[in-house]
Amino acid sequence: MNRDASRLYEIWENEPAPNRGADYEQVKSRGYPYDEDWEYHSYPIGNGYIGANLFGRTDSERVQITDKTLHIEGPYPGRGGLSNFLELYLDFDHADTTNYRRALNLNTATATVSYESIGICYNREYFASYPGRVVVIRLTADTTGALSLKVRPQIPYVNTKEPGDRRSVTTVVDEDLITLSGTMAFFPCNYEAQVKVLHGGGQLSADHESITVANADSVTILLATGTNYRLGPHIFLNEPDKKLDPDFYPHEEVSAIITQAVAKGYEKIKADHLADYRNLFDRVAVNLNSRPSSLPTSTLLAKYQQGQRDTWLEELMFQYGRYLLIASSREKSLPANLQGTWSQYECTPWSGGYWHNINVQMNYWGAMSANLAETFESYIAFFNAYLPKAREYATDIVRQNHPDLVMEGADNGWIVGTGANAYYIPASRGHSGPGTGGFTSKLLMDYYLFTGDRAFLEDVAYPAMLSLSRFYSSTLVPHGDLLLVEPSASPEQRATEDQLHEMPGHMTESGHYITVGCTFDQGFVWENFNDTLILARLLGKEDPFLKTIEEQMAKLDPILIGRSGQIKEYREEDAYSDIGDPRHRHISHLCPLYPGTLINAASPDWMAAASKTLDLRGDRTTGWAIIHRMTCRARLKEGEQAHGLYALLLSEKTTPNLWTLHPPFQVDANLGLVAGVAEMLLQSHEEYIELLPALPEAWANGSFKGLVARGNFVIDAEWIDGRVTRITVTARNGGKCRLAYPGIGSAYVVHADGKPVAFEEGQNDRIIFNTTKGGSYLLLLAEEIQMRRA
Ligand code: FUC
Repeated sequence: MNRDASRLYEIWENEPAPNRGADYEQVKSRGYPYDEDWEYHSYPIGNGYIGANLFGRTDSERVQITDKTLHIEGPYPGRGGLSNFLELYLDFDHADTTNYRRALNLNTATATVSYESIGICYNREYFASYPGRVVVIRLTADTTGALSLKVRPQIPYVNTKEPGDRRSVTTVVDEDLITLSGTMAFFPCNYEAQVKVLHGGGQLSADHESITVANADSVTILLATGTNYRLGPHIFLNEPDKKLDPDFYPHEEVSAIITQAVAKGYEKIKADHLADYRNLFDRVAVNLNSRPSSLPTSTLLAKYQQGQRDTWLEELMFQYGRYLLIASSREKSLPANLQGTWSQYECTPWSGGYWHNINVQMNYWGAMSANLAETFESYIAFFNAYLPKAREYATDIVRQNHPDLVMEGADNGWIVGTGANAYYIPASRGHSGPGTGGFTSKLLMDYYLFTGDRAFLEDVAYPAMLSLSRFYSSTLVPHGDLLLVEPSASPEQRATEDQLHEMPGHMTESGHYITVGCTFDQGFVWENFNDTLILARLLGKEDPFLKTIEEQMAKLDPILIGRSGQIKEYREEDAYSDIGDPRHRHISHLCPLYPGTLINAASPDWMAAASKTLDLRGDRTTGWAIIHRMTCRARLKEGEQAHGLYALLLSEKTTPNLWTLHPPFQVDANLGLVAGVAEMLLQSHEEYIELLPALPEAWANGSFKGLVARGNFVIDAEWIDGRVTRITVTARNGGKCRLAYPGIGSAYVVHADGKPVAFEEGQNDRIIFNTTKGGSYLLLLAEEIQMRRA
């Protein structure tokens, strides 16, 4: 048994990534095979603000840079969309290379490249520092004076024809510094990138767009970006041409980042980067019955896809999800978007946006349980910034549909629709109902429940949830004894003409089915009402409106079981798939199971119906949709099925750089699988902290450290042959700890100071004991006690 679960996680290959689209003109429109080079093979690093994709090439290295704030008009007129910021080429022209290796080390968030060419051994290191806001590339060789290369940054897509997608560019080379600046026509967005080339030994020379290094011993390249984007309510409230200050140029800010980095020096920047990153990454260790593999990642993946399901890959993928979340979502940066923070495209698929009918929420599902709650701070800031616009939408909707209920000058709630991005949020209309609001507020609820952050509860979570409850409360429509959401839409589900004949709903021009009271909407209204009431009780609030929503809750009737034994997606459906695509990727009617909590072990009939629904829907679908099924199977405590879905994602929707595909690449499945794995190992939504609720046979022996349960209990556990032997609970906030596990009643519980701890034994293999803030408790289960005796 490996008690020290700190392991080296690397993604690596023994050849460079292909770059058939080195000429970016070839990759500017989406389409394989050129996209494959970037999407399947390049390695991502990031510091929340900037993402960089590395190819590790020895002829001309390509470092592709994305900054989340740089947008063109994009695929949806008037709204904005993420665009590639910069291509940095490092021309080495090294031929006849041997002993080549490129790796992305997840323990240090550092990428490396090493090889030999004509008897000289070359090394490179790349990392993106969050504290320094800078991308660092360090080149060394084992022979003095051996480093010669041309540093050649380029702004991509300057020749585009679309007026809203144009960008201007000026390149200035001043000794060791290249400055590229310009304006994106649409908002207009002023941008600047600086590339600083520091050399030990040798000489520099420059032309009008590049710097050539000759015969250096070492080279350090520093790269920083900036734009005139400033997150705040004005971004969402204002018209496109009033969102940004056209007179603000990020020159001073970018210069300051570079000046500070130069002053700090490579060693110190790296030390700060490691301290910052490891503080987050090292909190969680897992051992999923695996032994580290020595195979290159593409080989490991190929073998897995051929049926050799090495659990090392499953473990690596979980830690990679945590890595990608840290790299793409940090406080003061924008939240992780649909591609995290990585896009080589002129026009990023789905605008590189924040899609609120599952994708952006999925990005953060694993943040809390995988001990990275801080990464959600960027979404909280984004939420606070868009809230005033979301309030306008809510007031408009109430005014249009329920003029008698609109409260002029008062709070009519808020609502956010599906296709948001860094510059824009939509109202809820069309193919996804207003459940998108509750889908979002569930994250706020969970952030509070996991962290216990009282100030967040008082200042953000409770006001936001109360306000969303106001919107829902005034827009529910009486139908007999019930209160139903109207109009209502189960995200992106479509109806055929034949189905429509029989059904009361109607079809939009795009073929989406619009109706009354679908499970997605009713479910999220229920969840938000319920969560609002829980928080109100915690805060001791007394507001007559709370009584109103309590009464309304009783009339929601959100969960219905149909003739096929399924959870109905629509009230009007009888047998499964009376309406809609029976294999649809969205399983929105199972949101009350995950991330919601309405369907839980207290209602076995609903659990059985949810399981049946998943059987009927089938597993084979797009990346993120596999992961939603996985989290649902975990909640149903169906470990084998949850694991099967994980294996399916790895087998069919995972690329050699371990990115996941919709296709194209979307980061949601990469990040969502963190929640999927965590949810198989630890759950806490049913009042008790449950150990190994959905453990598959493949993980029969293993351990984890540092997963978090609601109440801010940090849990470590070890198990042998599927049976937990020991558990450690660290109570970050103190309070009553409730644990559930078969046989836990006979556990021996001891405080870190060695004193035995008394506990109450509840029913069904549950125990409760008091903890103190910061206290740590060890529980030895019968198997461990026996082993010790033997
Ligand atoms: C949702 C999904 C799509 C896609 C898009 C970005 O609308 O239904 O499949 O992932 O988001």
